Amino acid sequence: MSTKAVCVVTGEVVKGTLFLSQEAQGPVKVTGEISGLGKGLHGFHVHEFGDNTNGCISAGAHFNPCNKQHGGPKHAERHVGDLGNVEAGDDGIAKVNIVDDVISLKGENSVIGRTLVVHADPDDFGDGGHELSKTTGNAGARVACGVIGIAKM
Ligand SMILES: [Cu+2]
Ligand SMILES: [Zn+2]
Repeated sequence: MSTKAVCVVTGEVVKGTLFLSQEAQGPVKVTGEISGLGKGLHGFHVHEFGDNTNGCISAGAHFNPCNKQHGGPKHAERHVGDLGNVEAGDDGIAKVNIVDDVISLKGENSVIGRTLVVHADPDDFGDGGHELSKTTGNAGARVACGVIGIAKM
């Protein structure tokens, strides 16, 4: 059985719609499009809370139920929410096509009810040598976010 979720991210200029799907306990596919971005890489994470009461800041830190350090999506040491970067072209549009083995739409690593955040800057996957690299990838401001919700089958 496949499980589906959807997330509309919004910011002042950045907007997008992401679709998440998962077959049984398999990897989660994240697809969709985000517009209004600067050309290049932008950090893309699931943050802990589905709370946007004070904008994207209320979403808290990266979703990290296993108490690990920040990393890239293919690193052994990563937050569950570390989905890496999305890349926008000259037109400011990022086409998202991520397959991730760590996030889930069910169980302990479920991201349903949490927040997807798009950042102003690239995520350095913990390797940038900045004081924030090991916690946030030094990805800068939160330019758009939205809560991940259950979608129609
Ligand atoms: Cu983030
Ligand atoms: Zn992280």
